[in-house]
Amino acid sequence: MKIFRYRDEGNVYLGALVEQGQLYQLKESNVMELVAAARQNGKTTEGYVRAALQQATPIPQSIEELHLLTPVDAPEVWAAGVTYQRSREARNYEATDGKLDSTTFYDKVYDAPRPELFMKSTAARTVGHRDQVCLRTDSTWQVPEAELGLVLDENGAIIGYTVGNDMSCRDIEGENPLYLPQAKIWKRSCSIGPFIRLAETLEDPYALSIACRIYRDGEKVVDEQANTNQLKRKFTELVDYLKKDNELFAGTVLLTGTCLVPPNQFTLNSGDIIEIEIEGIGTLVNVAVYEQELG
Ligand code: DO4
Ligand code: MG
Repeated sequence: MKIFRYRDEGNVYLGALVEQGQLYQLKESNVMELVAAARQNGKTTEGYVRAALQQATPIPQSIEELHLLTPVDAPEVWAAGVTYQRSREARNYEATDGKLDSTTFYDKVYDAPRPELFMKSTAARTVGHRDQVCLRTDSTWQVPEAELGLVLDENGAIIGYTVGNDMSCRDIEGENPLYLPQAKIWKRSCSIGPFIRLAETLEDPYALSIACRIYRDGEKVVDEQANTNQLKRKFTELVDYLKKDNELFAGTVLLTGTCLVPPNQFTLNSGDIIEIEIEGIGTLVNVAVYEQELG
């Protein structure tokens, strides 16, 4: 069972996509309202939605025809870093120009009890499926980062999973780790969606294939695959650190780190189409452009 948001004639609706592919409009206006209604009725979110479907209005359009929005208006998007060996290797490469000869802070954080967690985005900077992500004008080494996203309630409970893109500037981060916020946060540097797969409907989130494909002028220029079974940490570890002495807001998304980094010589160009697919969750597609080219 997947939940999405869409716009139709100026109004925003919440929808459910069931296994057979049918789409239904739900009466709640956002996923956290849905979760609250389910809890009030003593049901799982899935159980609540299944019961509601009997009276729900089927959506006549196909999913491709709908104007999909971010599946949750996440007040904050946080991200974990160096949670996969692949990310550790890529960070070491960019920080040392490939001349690694000693232990770096990336090696240390990979093994430390405390994970790397950083603020990635706010609702206003986060875009959804088929929307445009932006490139920075002061970077020449930019990549998407394909990540599994956890959708959290205000207590840190995982209510569902989504697909995320943690757009990153490898040159800015590589120059100095203190530049991390600039390497990670700018206008439209984060995208999530198109769906939230309800947590209770996904048997094993630690065994999902993840793919990142990038198309340029109609040709596939990046095609990388990995699996969440390579994740070094458990989600509870990440969420527990995120919650420590912190206030979480309902609908926060926590990206769990990337296991896919394009080859070192690759940088995104304006017009590149980025496709991130996570098994059982969905495929998030975005076009990269510079701010002045936004359409
Ligand atoms: O260490 C910097 C960021 C790491 C990151 O974004 C990732 O591993 O996905
Ligand atoms: Mg990342």
